Amino acid sequence: MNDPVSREIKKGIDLRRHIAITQRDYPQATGEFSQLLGQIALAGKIVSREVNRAGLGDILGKSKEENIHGERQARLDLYANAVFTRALIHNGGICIIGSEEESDPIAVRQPELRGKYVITIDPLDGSSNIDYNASIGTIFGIYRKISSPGTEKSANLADLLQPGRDLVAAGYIIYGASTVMVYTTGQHVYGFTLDNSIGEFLLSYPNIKIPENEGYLSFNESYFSNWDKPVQQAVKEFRESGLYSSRYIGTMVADFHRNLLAGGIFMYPAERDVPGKRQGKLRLLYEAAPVSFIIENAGGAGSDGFERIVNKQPENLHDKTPLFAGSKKLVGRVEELYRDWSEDS
Ligand code: P6P
Repeated sequence: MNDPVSREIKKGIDLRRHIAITQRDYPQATGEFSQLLGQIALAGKIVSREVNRAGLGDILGKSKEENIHGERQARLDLYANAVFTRALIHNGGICIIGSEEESDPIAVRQPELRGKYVITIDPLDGSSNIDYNASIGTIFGIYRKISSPGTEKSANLADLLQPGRDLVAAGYIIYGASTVMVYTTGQHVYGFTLDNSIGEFLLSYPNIKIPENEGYLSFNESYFSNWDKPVQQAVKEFRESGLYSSRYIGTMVADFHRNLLAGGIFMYPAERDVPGKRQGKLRLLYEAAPVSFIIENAGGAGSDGFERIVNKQPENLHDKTPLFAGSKKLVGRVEELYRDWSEDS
């Protein structure tokens, strides 16, 4: 069997060794991808250290800057953005970055630093939770450059506006009770836990698959009256099934991680009559698409209620989308209710 999971992949091996084993399945691999993933892990360790000290340093609280969405950027947001962009541009084998914290793409200008990969990133998802010591996280997606072959020419926006189905890899890092990095290259979903005593991410979840008939309903109840009728109906059915409990902390990547491991569904639906939330609040490119790519590879589904998130073509860097991510059964029911609703209306 050429499947890396069936190979000698044991809990406790470090990320570097894991990448080396799984990259054996890609004879054309040049090591650039491994280098890129290693840089993401390094930046994650640095951010993890600051998150763990946030209460002690002067990092807490809001900066004076605002991001493109008019949100006051938490100082840790800006710090995480700087750490990841610096680590990636200087040694990550990439040609362009699309970041939630940057209104425009950052293209790598120096030809000698340019690599063939494109990265989308939410450097620190869940900022609103920073000051309350709740889990926060980094979300990333990795594509190939498509605008022109090789690295001679600089990349451009077109390289970033790719649908999630073309992701080479996607993952996230959660800074919580422990720091956990989850990623997939399109076959299996792997989870690594940071062992601070040696500064290494060690394999803790060799093959994540989402459970089908158990888990949590995860959404912000306070918006229920703003949701479309199909979503309200789905929530009622899921609650009455008696199969699910409810959890929501307001950091998508942490809520999503719980559903990925325990089952259920995470929702951030559209609120059609609320300016700024007519397409929900979450961003397609660097939040919904990476987590949908992950959950599909874990046997689940990611949808906007009408189509797979990974099939959505981004028009702009900061497009928003409704997101339903969870077991195929629950996401499928939301889509079914939307189909019936569209036919009736
Ligand atoms: P609300 C965090 O700010 C975030 O972008 C996501 O991580 C999270 O799922 C959502 O916003 C929470 O939004 O409206 O429930 O506070």
